[in-house]
Amino acid sequence: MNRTNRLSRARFSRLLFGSLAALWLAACGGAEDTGGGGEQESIGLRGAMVFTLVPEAPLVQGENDLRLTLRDAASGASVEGASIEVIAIMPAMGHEAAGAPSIEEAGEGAYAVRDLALSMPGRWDVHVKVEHEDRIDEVHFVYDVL
Ligand SMILES: [Cu+2]
Repeated sequence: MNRTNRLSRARFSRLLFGSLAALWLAACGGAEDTGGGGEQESIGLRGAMVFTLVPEAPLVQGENDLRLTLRDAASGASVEGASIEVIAIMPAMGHEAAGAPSIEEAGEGAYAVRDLALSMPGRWDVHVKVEHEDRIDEVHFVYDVL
């Protein structure tokens, strides 16, 4: 009886360790995906457009430049002449980045986002809202800033 208990406890420990390891790996993978340097792409919350956001360099505390590309989710066509708002929020602390970045159209659905001022290191949500003709769509990407 005692021996059986010990065995099942050992099995339980292994299971628990396995789950923790899986969680840790998942968290690690997530951190890689949201690293400050990589390209991120997602369809908008309203399904109208596909957003691609590429930092010019890994994001840092201070001012950052990024390139946003917009495509129509149905046709794949470039979304040109859109009005765009980019806001960075630090969810853990409930504050926004100071000041709005400048946004300039660069042709073929690309837009240069300049001087996105991230005031401190940590996790930031970069929210992108787009209005184009009679459609609006939005997305947010998560970045870990060193
Ligand atoms: Cu903060």
